[in-house]
Amino acid sequence: MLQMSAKSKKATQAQAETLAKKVEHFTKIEIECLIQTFNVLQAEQVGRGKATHGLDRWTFRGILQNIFGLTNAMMIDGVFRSFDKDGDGIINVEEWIEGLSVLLRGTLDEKIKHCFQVYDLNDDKVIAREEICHMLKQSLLKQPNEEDPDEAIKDVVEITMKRMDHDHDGLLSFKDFEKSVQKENLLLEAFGTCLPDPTVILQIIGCHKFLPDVLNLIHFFFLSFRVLRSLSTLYFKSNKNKETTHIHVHLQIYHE
Ligand SMILES: [Ca+2]
Ligand SMILES: [Ca+2]
Repeated sequence: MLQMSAKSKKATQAQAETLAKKVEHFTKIEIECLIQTFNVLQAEQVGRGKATHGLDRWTFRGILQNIFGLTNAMMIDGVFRSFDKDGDGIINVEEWIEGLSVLLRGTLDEKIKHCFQVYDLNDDKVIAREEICHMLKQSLLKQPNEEDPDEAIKDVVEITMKRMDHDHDGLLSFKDFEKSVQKENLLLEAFGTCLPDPTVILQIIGCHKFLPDVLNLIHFFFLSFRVLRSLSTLYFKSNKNKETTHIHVHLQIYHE
């Protein structure tokens, strides 16, 4: 259990206050929770002798796989890129909060930006045919069928380009992608799952009652069964007082 000294509690509150001005989808209390989770994750990582100034790929991949149910390695790498705004190979606390804000509560525009970044594998600001091919191959490998996958992929790529390449230059620019998704929302994750699926998350927990908000799962993951049990008791006691109370409960447990 994470013990917080009065000093580190103050530091977290100050950090949360600064971040709350930048990130519009989380309250200050929620940001505090997420900073604490970040600190727990980082401490575990340091315990394994890894990076000390943020979350590395390995830690981050674990979160995406276990909490958000993402399975495709290429998509997971893409989500890492989308979070790692300064491209230093580490997710710092600010990148963590901003990234989760898009993943959990992002607007369509924010999600379009996120998905485009994930799908732009070589980060040259356009999605090329080869990139689409590569991504679709990864998805198809997981669901092999009897037809020739290469032929099927080629067909899909051509159909996709016809549908999404609005300026007909043979590449999907951000504008092409944005326009296509705005017209047809299902195209948001056209080349692979890179956003959390709420139903997968529900399966992980196996109990809808525990889920007032997806972000709480991150806490569940790191709590022992004993704590989970006391957490659920506390939650049911405070169930009538909406989400904020629930998050307070998490904080109380962290501080115990
Ligand atoms: Ca970074
Ligand atoms: Ca590209």
